[in-house]
Amino acid sequence: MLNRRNLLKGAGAVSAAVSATAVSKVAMAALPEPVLQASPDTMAPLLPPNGRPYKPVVTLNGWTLPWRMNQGVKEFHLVAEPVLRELAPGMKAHLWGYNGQSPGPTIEVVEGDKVRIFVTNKLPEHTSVHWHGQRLPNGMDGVSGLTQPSIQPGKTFVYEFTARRPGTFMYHPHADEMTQMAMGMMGFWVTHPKSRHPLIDEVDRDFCFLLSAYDIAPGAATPKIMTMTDFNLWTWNSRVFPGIDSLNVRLGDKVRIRVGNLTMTNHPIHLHGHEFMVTGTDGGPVPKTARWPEVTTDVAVGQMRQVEFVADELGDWAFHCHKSHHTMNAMGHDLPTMIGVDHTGLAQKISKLVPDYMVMGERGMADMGEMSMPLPDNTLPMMTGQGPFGGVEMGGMFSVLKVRKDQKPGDYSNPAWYQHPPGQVAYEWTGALPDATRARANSQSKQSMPQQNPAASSTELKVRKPSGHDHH
Ligand SMILES: [Cu+2]
Repeated sequence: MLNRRNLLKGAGAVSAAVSATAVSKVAMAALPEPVLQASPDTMAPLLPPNGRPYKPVVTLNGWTLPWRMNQGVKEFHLVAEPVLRELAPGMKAHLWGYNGQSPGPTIEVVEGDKVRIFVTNKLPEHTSVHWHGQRLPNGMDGVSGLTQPSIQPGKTFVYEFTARRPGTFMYHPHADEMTQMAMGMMGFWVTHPKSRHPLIDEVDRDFCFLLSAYDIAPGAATPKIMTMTDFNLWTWNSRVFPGIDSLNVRLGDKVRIRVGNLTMTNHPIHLHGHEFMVTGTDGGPVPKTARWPEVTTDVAVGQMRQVEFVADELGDWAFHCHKSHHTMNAMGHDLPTMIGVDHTGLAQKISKLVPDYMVMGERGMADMGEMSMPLPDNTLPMMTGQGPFGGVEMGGMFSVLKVRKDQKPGDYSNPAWYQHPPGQVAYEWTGALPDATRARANSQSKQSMPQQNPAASSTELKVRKPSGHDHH
């Protein structure tokens, strides 16, 4: 749902929802009315209403910013402001973002487009916008203090440049970055090629999202901004599993996924069931001779990767960050490993002293997914999500690539769980189990690089007495 808000009437004057492309005459006279987004759902791709045509991207749990053409210039209006972002059903966070959400809306243009972006600052402190990866005049680069004065609260600045290079980019503040990025200020930018490009293939589905991380204490709603390493909410577009929408494609679709990393650590992004090629970075398309197949690609801090593959295997394929702590939601990390420790009797004793006390992890942590331990308000379970076979035991940076034969072109709606053909699901063995046989050590084997002084029991010690004489 899109809301429009007339800036002249001041913050909070939300009018009824109208179409994204309707622009009032009043706004035409000055700057474009800001378009605000109230929903954290994945919005259908924004088909270009004017300007040159292109195949639009789908922003995972996000949306694309409408523009207006003004004498050959594409005009956008970004509003930097505090937002209330639902991280997943059951938890909302007080973040900073753009136009009603964090991350901000995706900006989509075509190579060669003249672009004018109005940035209104409704934050309590100054900001700026840096257009990560773009070729542009130095004074449009958005670095507070270095290339421009910062945008003070209540002020609007104008950025103007030509989108010279096609590819995958992002935008974020370059002013009090530690605070503003920890609070969720970022957005995606895609520049489509102006014509057929030898290194940029046409695809059937084009998804994009940014990686961000937050440190929000259980029961709280505002991120701690001083955190450097101990983040507890690992998000794709400020959403955590099971709040991250699935990527729904048709069997045989050529799929592109664009990912940018604005956290403070790297994320090995892993896809099940398919191999992909890294076809581009924020530096541009990768030459064909420099591509190789992968199933995991690491996205380092401040980097972007675009991967491509043909979705030719039916099913519900996990798609996630391979750092196991990044597929977990908020909970203290300072927990000892309790596997194998028998707490029988102990919990009852402690719970007399501490109501709601719960012993964690004596059979691994899997119990945590389904437990009904009382949680503080506005706190997500550490891992959750119900699949067709039970708890998925995931949180954070996790989603599902759903490949279906009957998904219509242009239909991004979420299909039901995959119906496996008979005999194609792992099953329980119910026959007898043979006794275990211990594998024999191979006494013939020799170390390829033996130790110089092996500390073996056969070591001989020679003792020489200091007073002794050597006689022959
Ligand atoms: Cu990760």
